[in-house]
Amino acid sequence: MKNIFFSGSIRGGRADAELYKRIIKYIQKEHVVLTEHVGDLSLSKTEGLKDRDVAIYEQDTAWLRESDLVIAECTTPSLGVGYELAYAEAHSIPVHIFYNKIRANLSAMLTGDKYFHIHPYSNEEEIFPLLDSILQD
Ligand code: 6K6
Repeated sequence: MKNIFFSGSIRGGRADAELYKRIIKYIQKEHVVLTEHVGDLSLSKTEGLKDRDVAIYEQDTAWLRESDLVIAECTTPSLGVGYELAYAEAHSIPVHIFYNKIRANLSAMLTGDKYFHIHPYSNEEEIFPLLDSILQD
């Protein structure tokens, strides 16, 4: 059983929140998702209070350091997700990035970084067998 940090857009926009929730549920069948709230459909993307944001930053970076693997869904661009991916690389945590190649063009700062494992897909169903092989290693 692995500790998975799932990364997905919050203030970058919640258009894919239902997809995040389905991915999180799938991973949770056999592993722990430290960031289940990313798939919480009631989570607002409204600006928070500064003190609360400090707590979010401290908690999320602590979870990143504890995680075995980062899985990110990057179709909706997010500054926070980009930060988390670079933070994971700096801490030598493996990173797998999914994005819908029909709907999005991924940043060259991700596609150009050989550290990242990048998985473009055209249909959501392609994600789950890829997750199986990533998580069984
Ligand atoms: C409530 C209202 C606004 O924000 C909240 C609660 N926010 C967060 N709680 C926990 N993790 C967060 C929150 N906001 C961002 N993150 C982290 O950044 C998550 O781990 C996401 O993967 C990532 C999303 O970044 P943005 O820039 O899209 O928000």
